[in-house]
Amino acid sequence: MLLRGGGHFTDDTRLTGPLHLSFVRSMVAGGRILQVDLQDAKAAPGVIAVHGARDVEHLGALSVNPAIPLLAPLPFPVLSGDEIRAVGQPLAAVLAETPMAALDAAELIHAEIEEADPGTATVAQKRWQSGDAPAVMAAAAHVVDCTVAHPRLAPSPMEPRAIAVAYHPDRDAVTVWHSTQTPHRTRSELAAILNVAASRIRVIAPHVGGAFGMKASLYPEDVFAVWAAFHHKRDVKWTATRSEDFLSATHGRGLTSRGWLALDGNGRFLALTAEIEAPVGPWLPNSGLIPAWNAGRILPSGYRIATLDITTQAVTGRFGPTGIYRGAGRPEANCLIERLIDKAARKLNIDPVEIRRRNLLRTADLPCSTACGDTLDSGDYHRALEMLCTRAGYDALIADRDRRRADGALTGLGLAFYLEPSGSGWETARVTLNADGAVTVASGSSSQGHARETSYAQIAADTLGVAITAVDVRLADTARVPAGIGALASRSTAIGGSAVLIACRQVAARRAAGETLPITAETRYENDGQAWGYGACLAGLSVCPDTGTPTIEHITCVDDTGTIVNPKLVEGQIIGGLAQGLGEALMERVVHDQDGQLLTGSFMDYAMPRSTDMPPLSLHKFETPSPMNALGAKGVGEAGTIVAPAAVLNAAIDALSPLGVTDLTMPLTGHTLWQAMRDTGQGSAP
Ligand code: SMO
Repeated sequence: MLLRGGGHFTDDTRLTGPLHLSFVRSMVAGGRILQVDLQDAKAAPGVIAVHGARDVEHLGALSVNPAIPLLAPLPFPVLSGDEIRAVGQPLAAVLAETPMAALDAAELIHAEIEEADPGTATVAQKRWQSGDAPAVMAAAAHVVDCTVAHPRLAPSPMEPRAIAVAYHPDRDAVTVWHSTQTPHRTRSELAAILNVAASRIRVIAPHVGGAFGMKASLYPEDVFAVWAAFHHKRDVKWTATRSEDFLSATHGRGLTSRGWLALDGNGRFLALTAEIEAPVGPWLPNSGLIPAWNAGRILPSGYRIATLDITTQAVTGRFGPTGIYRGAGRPEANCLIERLIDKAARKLNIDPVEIRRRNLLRTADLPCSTACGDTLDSGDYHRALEMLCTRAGYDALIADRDRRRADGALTGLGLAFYLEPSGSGWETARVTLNADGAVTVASGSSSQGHARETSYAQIAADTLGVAITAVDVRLADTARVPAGIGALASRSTAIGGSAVLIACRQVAARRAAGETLPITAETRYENDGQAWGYGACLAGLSVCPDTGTPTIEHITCVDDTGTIVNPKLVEGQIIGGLAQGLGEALMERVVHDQDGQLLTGSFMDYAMPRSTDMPPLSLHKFETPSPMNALGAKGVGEAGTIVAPAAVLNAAIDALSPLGVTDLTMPLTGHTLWQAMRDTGQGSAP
C-alpha cells in the first residue's frame, strides 16, 4: 500500500477548520531572553492567537527513562521563557487560519536575547566495574588504546515530525494523529504533562514515514499543539519543515569513547577500560539516556573479557537535543571494541579473524552473564565468523589486497563482529477468530513503515491455519488496540510478535476444545530477557591516492536474527541499516559553527546516502532461535547501523596503513582521508 502511494500520513488528516501552527525559534545558542514582542504578530492577518512561554509554563515535564542514574532533572520548556540553551528552541507560537499566515506572523516576532554560553554539565552517569582493571592493565603484556568520535547525525525520516489534533467539544476531548513510534506513550505523556485524564485523549499513529528513534518521544511542539487544541477548543495542525527537523528534532550519536584493551602475549583479552561521553541537549526525550547506557554496557560485545572498568556520562552542551537513533549506543560500543581489537591484532601481528576467534565466546558458554550485568542468551558466534570468512572468500581477498598493495594501491579489508540486544519488557495482542473465518489481530506494538502488519498477519495465519488475506491487523490506535510500548529497540517482532503468537495459540486451543466462534483471546506477553542478535561483516575499501575518495568495493554480512518470520523484511532491515551505517561512516555529519549555529540545515549541506552510494552487498544468515521469547526472534532492525561503521573504519585504516595511518575520524569523506594521507607526509597529494 505504501509503495503504491496509498499511505495515509499524519499531514493527510482532514480536520475541521484547523488552526495552523508556526513556532518562533531562538536564533542564538544560549542566553537570557530579555523581551519577546508579540504585538505585531497578534495584529497580522489570519492570526487567531499568539502565545509566549508564560501561557504554558504551568505544564508538566516529559518523563525520562533513567537508564543511567540522572543526577538532576533537565527542564522541559514547551516554550522557552527566560533561558535559551540551544539554537532552534521554540520561544513563541502563532496559531493562524493558514500555514502561510502563521509563518508570516511568526516572522514579525522579535526576541531580545542577551547572549551567554550555556556551558556544560554532567547530568547522568554510570560506572561498571569487575575485577581490578588497573592492576591487570599494569601487568598485561600489551595494552592498546583508541578514541572514537562519532559525528552527530540527523535521523531524517522521509516524513518529518507531524501532529494533527481534532477537538471534540461535546466531550472536551481530543483525537491526536501523531507521527510516532509509541502511540500509547504519546497518550500517557500528554495526559501527565497537560494534567488531563488519559480517557480524554485518543492517539492514532497512522502510516508513519520512518522514525529511526527520532519519533519515540514527544516534542515540545507536540505538547503545544495539543494544549492549544484544548485551550482554544479548535482543531490544530503542525508539520515540521525539513529544516525544522534538522534544527530541533533529536540528533543521534555525537558520542566520544576512549578505551584501553589489555592482552596477554597470545592475544587473549584480559581487561577493558573505557570512558564515554554522550552529548545531550537542553531537554531530554524519554530515551535520551539510552545511547550513553548502551555505549557502555555493550562494550564487552561477544568476547570473553573478565575485568572491566567502564564509565559513561551524559553531558549537556549547546547543540540542541539528542536522542536515540537506529542503534542507540550499540554502534558506538561496537566501533570502540572492534577498533581496539584491530589495533591489538596489528600490534601483536595476529590476523584480525584469528584474534577474534581466540576471544569470542563459544556456544557452550551461553547463556553468559557479562561483567556489565547483561545475559547473552544464545547462538554460535564462531559460526558467524567462520561463515563470513567462507562466503567472503577471506583468504583470497587478503591475497588480492596484498597483491594490489604491492602495486601501490591503497586498499584495505575491515572486519567487525557485532551484538544487537533487542529490548525487554512486555507487549500486548488481542486476536479474534470470527465465524466466517476472518481473523482480527490488534496489537499494542506499532509500525514506522517497516511492515509490522505483514509479519503479524503471517504469524496469525500460520498459527490459526488461515490464509494471510483473512487476517486484518490493527495497530497504533489507543481506542482500538490494547495498551503497548511501540516500535523501538528492535523489539516489535521479538516481543510484539510473541504476544500475537501466544494469543493465536490460545484461540486455536479454545477452538480445538469446541468453543463456538467468535473466539477472542487477549494477552500481555513479557519476554524472559533480551534476545541478542549478532553477526559479522567484512568490508573491502580502496582510496584514490590523488583525491582521498573512498570506494567501498564489497560488503559481506552474516547475521543470526533468531527465528525469521519474513525473510524479505529481514533483508530489508539489514540493507536499510547498512545504508544508514555507511552514511555515518562515510558522509553524514551535523555541523555547528563556533557560535552554535547549525550549518547543515538542509540536504544541500547534509550528505545523505543515496541508492547509487550503495556498494554490492553479499548477505548471509542462519537461525538459532532465542530462548528468551515465544517466537525465538532476535533483533535485526539495527544490525547494519551497528556493524557497518566499525567494519568500514577498520577497512579505511587498513587501506591507509602502509602510509602509517593508525586512526581516522568519521565521516570518512575524501577530504578526511586526503588530510590523513597528507598528515603522514607520504601521500601523493601536494
Ligand atoms: S533507535 Mo530505536 O527507534 O530504539
